[in-house]
Amino acid sequence: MGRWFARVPGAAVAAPPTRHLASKRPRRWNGPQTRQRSQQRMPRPEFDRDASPEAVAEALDEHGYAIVRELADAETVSRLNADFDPHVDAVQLGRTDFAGHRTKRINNLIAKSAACRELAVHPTIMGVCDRVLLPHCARYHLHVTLLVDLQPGETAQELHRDGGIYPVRLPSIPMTLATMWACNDFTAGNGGTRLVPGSHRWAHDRQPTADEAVNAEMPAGSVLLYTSNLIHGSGANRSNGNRRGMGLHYNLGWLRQEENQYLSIPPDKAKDIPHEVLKLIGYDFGGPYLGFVETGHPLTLADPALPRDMDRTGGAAITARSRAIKPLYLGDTPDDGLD
Ligand SMILES: O=C(O)CCC(=O)C(=O)O
Repeated sequence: MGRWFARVPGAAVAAPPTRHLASKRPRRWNGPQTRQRSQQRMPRPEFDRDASPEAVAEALDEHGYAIVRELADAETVSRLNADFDPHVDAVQLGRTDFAGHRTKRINNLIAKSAACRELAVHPTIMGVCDRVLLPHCARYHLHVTLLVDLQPGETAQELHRDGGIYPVRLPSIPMTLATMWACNDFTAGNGGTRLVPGSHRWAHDRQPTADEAVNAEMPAGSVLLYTSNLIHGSGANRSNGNRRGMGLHYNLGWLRQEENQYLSIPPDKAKDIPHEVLKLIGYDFGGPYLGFVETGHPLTLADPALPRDMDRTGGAAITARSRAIKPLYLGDTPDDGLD
């Protein structure tokens, strides 16, 4: 996958965030003392596990990212790791600079882990998706699932914006919302995700300087969230152990998903997966008419017991939500009086 930024000297500088979270001021995690000096000065949009989706969505809008600490309990993290260990053991190291030559990656995580299926529909995450993505689509999907296991000696990944996968000028409306779950502690030393606070408002071509990036540091079970507009990448792993993160990204239902999950989990392999999760991976409409099968709803292929209503619209709720979306200009904005 090719994601990169063209270097344009003197590109516009975006206004820095102006507001701090007053009512939900995040409390710091007193974690490793390896934080760089520039990080110690950053006001951090960090929350405890009882954070409201509203507060997290507000922090995403302001800072471009947010961390909810220990949203997954230790038992869930332990099941996740037990599910993924054999796959990580079996997979080869990456073959490209972007994937990382000292990184092990696995995908199709919904098929591999019941614990992953639970976290994919975690109410806090769904609540944030509702606030960040649903204003722009009738339904959002799971865009891609990826386990990123940085081995000792891995160097930092190229900084990028996930929105670069689409031919769209950035920043744009949020096209994706990434969640990166810490399967073990994320530190500045082991490759905790590097991110550039405030870069979700930067002009398309603006490049960060090295000291503008900070590492996400969070204990296992925590989740980092950011949208398609935020510049980020894996950090360098200078520790003696691995750094394992589970990425579950969501996207607008009218955009093509990065991972072809309904081919990875075809109907004959879908029967043990809850309907809610199947719909999220794409056994659903992405908007009226978007994604129908001959018998109507795509879920009828995974569960033949469902009624075949032959309805290709996705139903009244999808249609109503679709009508509520403000249409986007995809070309130059015409001077036609519409706002
Ligand atoms: O591993 C990480 O922390 C981020 C990975 C990432 O951004 C990517 O692979 O696109």
